[in-house]
Order: sequence, then C-alpha cells, then structure tokens
Amino acid sequence: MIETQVSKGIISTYFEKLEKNLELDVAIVGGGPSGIVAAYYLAKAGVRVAQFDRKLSPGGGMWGGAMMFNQIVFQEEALDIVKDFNINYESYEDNLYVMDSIESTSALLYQAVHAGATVFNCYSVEDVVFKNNEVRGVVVNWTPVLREGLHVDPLNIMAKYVIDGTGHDSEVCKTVARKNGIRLDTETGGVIGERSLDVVAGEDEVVKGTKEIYPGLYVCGMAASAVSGTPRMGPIFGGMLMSGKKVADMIIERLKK
Ligand code: 48F
Repeated sequence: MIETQVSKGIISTYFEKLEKNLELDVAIVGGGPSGIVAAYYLAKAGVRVAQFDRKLSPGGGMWGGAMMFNQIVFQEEALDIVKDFNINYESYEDNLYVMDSIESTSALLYQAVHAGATVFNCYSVEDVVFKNNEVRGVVVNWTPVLREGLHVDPLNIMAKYVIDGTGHDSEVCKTVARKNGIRLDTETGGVIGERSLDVVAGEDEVVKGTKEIYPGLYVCGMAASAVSGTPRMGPIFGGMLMSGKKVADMIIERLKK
C-alpha cells in the first residue's frame, strides 16, 4: 500500500541517517551562518559532520537581514566565501557588497547539505559529553520536549570536536563552564558576555576569537564574541562567514595530524 510505503520511507531512512551520525568527527551546535559555513567546508574536506539546530528552519539570524529588511551586507574579505556558495551579490560601496538574505541563507544550507553535512533541525543541544576533561560529544533532545518541559531523557552523539555556533547566547560554552568547574580560554576563565556595538572591532575580533576554547570545544560566530567579551558588530555578515571558514580550516588541519 502506497500509504504505508510513504511512512516507511520516511521512518527507515531517517533512522538510518541518525544512526550514521552517532559517531562524528565534528558536531556543530547551532545553524546560524557561521556554523553552516563551517559545516560546508568540513563536509567538502570529507569530514563526518552534523549540525544541530533547535528551530524548524535553521539559518539563525540571517533570514531577516536587519530589522526584517532582508538584505545582507558583507565586506570584500568575505567575497571568496560568497563565491564558493554560488550566491548572487552586488557591489555597493567602499568594499561593501550586498546579497539577498533569502537566497544567501538558503544557499548556505543547500550547499552544506549537498556537500555531505547532515543537518538535524528541531534538535536542542542541552549538554555535552564530558570525558577525561575533554568535550567529546553532544547531548540532544527534541526542542518540543524541552519546550513542553516533558520528562524525557535525551540521546548522546559522540564527536571528536564540538563547535559552539549558538550565537549571542554561547550556550554550549556556558554549560561546559557551569557544570564542570573548568576554565575556558578567556580572560576570566568564564563566558564574559559580548560588548556593545563597534563594527570594525567586532568584525576583526570575531575572527580572532574563533578558536578552541576548551579541549574538544571550538567556538565560532557571535558565540566567539560573547565568550571572549568582544564587541557585537551589527548587521554585517562577513565576519560570520570568515569565522565559520576559520573554524573549519583549524579542525581540518587538526584531523590531518
Ligand atoms: O545567532 P545565529 O545566527 O549564529 P551566528 O552564526 O550568526 C550571528 C548572526 O546571525 C547575527 C550577527 C551578524 O553580525 O550578529 O546575529 O553566530 O544562529 C544561532 C543558531 O543556533 C541555534 C539557534 O536556533 C540559531 O539558529 N541554537 C542556539 N542554541 C542552541 C541552538 C542549542 N542549545 N541547540 C541547538 N541549536
């Protein structure tokens, strides 16, 4: 019966996909622009990578441009990344470019999955696997389970490296610091919290702050700014794209060793 086949097709291939992703090289938490760019370059390099986003539609803060004006501004330094994703763009002024937020967000997602990354939507990462003082995976649950406050245990997904790409909240870093009595690689040893807006400093520092913040745990995008206490940069997205590429390149190098 076609009705049963349709249901079986979804269920059996979904669980195959989930099972394939129980042991990863890299688990990315958060499907914002920095995390998606990281997923794409990692997958392209043949790395086993999955990305978890709590929302139905990953893409983070990129769909809405700024104040729902759905245009994305980025600077010259990020142009090669935009070209890698085959996104249309226009030159604006002073080394600035613009692209459509719907085209660019969907292109990032499409290219990442097409390159071999698996994106799990509606998954919230509520904790990490922490063994021998290293982050070794993520603990995931359905977002609706957490929203409803249902008493349902999560599942574990193991990974050689975890990336915190959760944006302004830097949720993974906060959880790791709070639960395990450890120090992150920041001035205070904890999550400092982002500073007020400064475009130039913010864009520069977000890329500099993209790093391994604790053994096994990398941080990228706005989470990197929030953890290290650097300025927010406002609605310019080059730094996010470059941060995602940087974290991918760092991990690819590390996996080669
Ligand atoms: O905030 P977000 O877009 O991440 P980003 O890559 O980009 C920031 C920009 O959008 C913008 C900006 C540009 O200059 O400042 O704000 O740093 O996306 C973060 C994603 O993480 C998901 C959340 O749903 C969002 O899509 N997320 C957050 N916490 C969790 C999570 C969690 N615990 N588990 C799963 N997903």
